[in-house]
Amino acid sequence: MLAALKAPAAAAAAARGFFSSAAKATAAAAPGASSFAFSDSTFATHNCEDLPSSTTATRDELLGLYETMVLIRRLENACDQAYKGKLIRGFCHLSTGQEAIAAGMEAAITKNDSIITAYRCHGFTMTRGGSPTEIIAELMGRRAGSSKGKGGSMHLFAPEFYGGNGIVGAQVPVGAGIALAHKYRDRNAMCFSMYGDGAANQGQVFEAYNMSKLWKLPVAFVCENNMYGMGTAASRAAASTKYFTRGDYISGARVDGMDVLAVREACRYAREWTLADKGPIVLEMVTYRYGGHSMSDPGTTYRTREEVQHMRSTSDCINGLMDRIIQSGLATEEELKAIDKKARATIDKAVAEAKASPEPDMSELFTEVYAKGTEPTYLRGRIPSENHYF
Ligand SMILES: Cc1ncc(C[n+]2csc(CCOP(=O)(O)OP(=O)(O)O)c2C)c(N)n1
Ligand SMILES: [Mg+2]
Repeated sequence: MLAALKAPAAAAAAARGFFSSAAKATAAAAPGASSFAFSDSTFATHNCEDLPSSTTATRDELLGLYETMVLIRRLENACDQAYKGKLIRGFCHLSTGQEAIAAGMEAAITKNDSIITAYRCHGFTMTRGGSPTEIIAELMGRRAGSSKGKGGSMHLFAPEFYGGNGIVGAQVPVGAGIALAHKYRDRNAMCFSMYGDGAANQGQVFEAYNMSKLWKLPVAFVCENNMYGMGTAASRAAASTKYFTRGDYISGARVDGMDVLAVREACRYAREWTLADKGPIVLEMVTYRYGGHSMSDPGTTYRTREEVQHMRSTSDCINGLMDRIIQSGLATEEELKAIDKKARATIDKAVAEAKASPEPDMSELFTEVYAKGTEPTYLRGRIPSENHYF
């Protein structure tokens, strides 16, 4: 994947019933697992020992990862269609191409660990336990949505998933704060604080690095390097695109973010690192988004169609895992097709349920702005007659 990129590129779900039990997080390889080798370019490290050159996985684990990635891709495709059909309005950022990161991360952690990310958040909401109906309904502005239809695409939440954040970089120090809470409360849990290659240039990222190192916080800073910040190639915006080294005094690793097993391995490594009280770590997941930055960006003015096509055909995370599963003889193409079919049915059902959900009532306009008991006297409306008194 990394070699392919260099060529043309500019530079408690199971419990809630829509994943099979195979998709649940597994901390260590179970008996009966097969071995899978990584290539020399899968990982690179900065001030830490090498990551493993291979990993093991059972058939159930592999099918679980496959199912998760296929579900995310179907979900994103459904959002794309619903947006084009004007059922979804406003901002909407899809993660098509980047599914291995949400799937691999979830397989490496427990439900007590936390994740916070930016606006490209639909997949993470689902892997953390948000249902496809809650996600699609939120995007459609319906009551069944995870924020009761009042937030939209960038404001999705799930247990130990802190959004869904629209201000570039702002979630990174919040992630350090979540890690501080874990440490303070002695929870034996850590936080993945995620951001993009564009956000990596923000000052607050370095402030979060500094405090986390000083206070030895259990936080993994994860840069999803999808090569572009909106329409700007990473190399035009960053003096160093070696994002895994940019923590300087914080160790780091670059990871092939299109290889779901590599992502799982790196996230396990980061989790163990932070929980061993070694302080923070930086992971750079090298990935690619197939679509535009958001629904209003065709995504082909600052990169060529050939580049996108090349990435799809050489590095796709779902095809990569499919090849591994079939070549290892752990499942047949027909079995994988059956998973695709089931995922399609799950998402189709979610779209129908979201469409059937009503819009929130006007009386909901001023609820859930403040925690109960902390409200000010009133909330200002556009004009005084619209003020809301608590
Ligand atoms: C503080 C701030 N500045 C600018 C924007 C507009 N903006 C939204 S996304 C984005 C690019 C971020 O790129 P990256 O961090 O690489 O994330 P990606 O979209 O590639 O996932 C910008 C500049 C914003 N939302 N917030
Ligand atoms: Mg980016």
